[in-house]
Amino acid sequence: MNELTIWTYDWVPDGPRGLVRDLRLRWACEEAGLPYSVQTVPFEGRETNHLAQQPFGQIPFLSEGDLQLFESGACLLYLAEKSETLMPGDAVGKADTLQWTIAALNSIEMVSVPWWFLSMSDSEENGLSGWLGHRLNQLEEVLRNRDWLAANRFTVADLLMTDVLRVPKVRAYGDRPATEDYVVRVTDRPAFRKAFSDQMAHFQQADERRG
Ligand SMILES: N[C@@H](CCC(=O)N[C@@H](CS)C(=O)NCC(=O)O)C(=O)O
Repeated sequence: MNELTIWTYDWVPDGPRGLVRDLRLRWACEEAGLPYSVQTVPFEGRETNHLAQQPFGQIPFLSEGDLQLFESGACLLYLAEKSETLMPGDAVGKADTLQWTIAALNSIEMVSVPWWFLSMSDSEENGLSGWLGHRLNQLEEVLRNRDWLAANRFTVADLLMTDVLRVPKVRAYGDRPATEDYVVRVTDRPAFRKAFSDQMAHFQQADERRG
């Protein structure tokens, strides 16, 4: 059987460590009990050195034998097909999970990532704050009434939504107790903690190699 390989950078600066998106795939494999290995492409020269695998020069991407795919959301859905832990097998639960997985990417992260970039600039005003705040408030209403986004249990939708929401600046933006409880609860899962500490160790070892 071909082994799953998660591809990430060989090194990144301190800032993004713990937030690099290979963590999403590590986490999914850990939840599902899928064996995997981790391989790297160089961070230096990333704009051009692996465009055949990831046309935007980014990570993560995934391989399994001859199969290769990029975009963390696509990789997660691929992994989720392998395990009921991540994706319910029944049509209703699956549809519910799919819609919330795409919502994490296309309704929340689509706003939160550009908002985060603007927040790094010197400008006092972040023109996306109203939009992000509105989306997060709407999600807060959803999470006020349920523990999980889909199918009344943990799914890949919770994994992805939590990974989007746990970005420190996003998490600190406003006071949304149900969302905060959700992020605390989901990131307390052993599979998340393992994926997180493995990513931190991976980049720590890279520091040691660089000397
Ligand atoms: N939409 C992509 C985004 C991937 C992404 O932003 N990757 C970051 C690491 S978490 C990256 O490679 N950044 C380096 C760069 O863009 O040059 C996905 O979800 O896979």
